[in-house]
Amino acid sequence: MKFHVLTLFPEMITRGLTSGIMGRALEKGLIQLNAVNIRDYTQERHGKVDDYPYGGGAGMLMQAQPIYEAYEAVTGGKAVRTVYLTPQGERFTQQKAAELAEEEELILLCGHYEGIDERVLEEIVTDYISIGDYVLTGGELAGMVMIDAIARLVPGVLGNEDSSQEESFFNDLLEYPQYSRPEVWRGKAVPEVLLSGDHRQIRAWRLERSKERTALRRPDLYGKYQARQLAVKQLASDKRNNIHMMESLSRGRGEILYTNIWAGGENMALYDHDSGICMLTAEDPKEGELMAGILPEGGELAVISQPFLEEILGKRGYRPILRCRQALYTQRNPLPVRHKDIRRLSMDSLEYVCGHYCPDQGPEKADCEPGVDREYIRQRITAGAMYGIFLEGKLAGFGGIHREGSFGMLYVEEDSRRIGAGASLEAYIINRMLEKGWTPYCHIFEDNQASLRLQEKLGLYFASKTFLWMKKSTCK
Ligand code: 9D3
Repeated sequence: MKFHVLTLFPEMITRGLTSGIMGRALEKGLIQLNAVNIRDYTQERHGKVDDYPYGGGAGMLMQAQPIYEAYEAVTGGKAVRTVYLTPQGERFTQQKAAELAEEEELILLCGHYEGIDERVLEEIVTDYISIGDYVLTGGELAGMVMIDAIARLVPGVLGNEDSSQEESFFNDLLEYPQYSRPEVWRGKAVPEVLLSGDHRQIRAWRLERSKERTALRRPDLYGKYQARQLAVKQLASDKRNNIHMMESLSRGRGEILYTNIWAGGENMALYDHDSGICMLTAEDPKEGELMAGILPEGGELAVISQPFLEEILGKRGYRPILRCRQALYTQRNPLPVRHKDIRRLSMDSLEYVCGHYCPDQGPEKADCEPGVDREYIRQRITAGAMYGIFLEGKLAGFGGIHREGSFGMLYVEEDSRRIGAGASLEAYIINRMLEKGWTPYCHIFEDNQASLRLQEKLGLYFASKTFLWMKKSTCK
């Protein structure tokens, strides 16, 4: 990923980002940094880049011309997302960082003095961003903050071990306290449970400390967390039909757009910003219409479990793409895994997975599974969410965990099916999910008899409702 920074103090940017993780990422070429001195583009003598504001007022403004020419020199006419760092911007968040990390190139415009001539901003800026409600002397530090937050999301910058970032289970909560050696320091002992080796107890202890700390330091976040947890509790009265929403909420992914669940109702509209997936359940068509009316623009996929929602969403441009059964694993103990060589897949297996799972089969087939394409598979491997089974050292099948939280994408080669390779692979994935404190669940195509039988064999339970995936189609 390439960052261009338009600034009056380029050395501040280059010096500030050459050490530590960012320095290493730059050396490795994972990110590139192009600090452009706006002063190099002025047409005035003596390098002047500022002037008095029309209408009067304190201080000086940066003029339009040098900024515009620095911008043109960088883009060469191409459209590049351009962020203006300003106290008048939208607040920078982790969500915004993740969104910007998807860009190939990014321009950051750092202001100085009292601001910038509005006309050049109108011409070039796509995003106005502030890093918080306090006053800095200029946009450079704010730009560096953004680069740091965005660059660490670029694959490889942190090294693969931290790709579990999106899998963190304490979302909406602050992190728990941590301890290292020695066991006793200045008379203070490490909490005993951490030495017990009992991972379930350790997880419970950490969750408690996280809650305590969040309630104390970030009551705003804690309120959100409690609202989610209460919704999860209500949904649990019909766990088999609601597990997809419960998991989305408890993993901190789904945002509640609409619900009456706190009043004992059964309406719920969830939206997962990251994957663009809406999950809806409605008491009646009138409520369904209400929900459909507030679905976000960015929504691409919807999962519904009431047949009447199909027509309602149909009027909003969503088309049915697949019908499936929802199954969940309700036990807490891990399943036995007969095959020993099952492991996380690396990018080396991208071709294998794509070749067997989403081979280019023409435009009709592109819709066969919601959002699963080459790019999606690449992303799931990067996230450490794809697993492969190796027989005599050779990759013979795979499966993984979807962005919204279900497992699936199961494939096993023809001649390995009878020896139970599929069962082993699925059991292995279920066990990994249990370790994270998740409830494993999946969506099976209604007509996939072999897979339906496998779920029964492994002891999963089916929801009573049929689930329909719908996709917002811009074509057809
Ligand atoms: C008199 C009005 N001032 C606004 C509070 C003018 C002004 C002050 C400081 C204009 C620019 C700045 C410099 N700050 C930034 O460029 C900046 C910033 C910030 O000050 N706080 C949080 N985020 C950001 S992003 C850019």
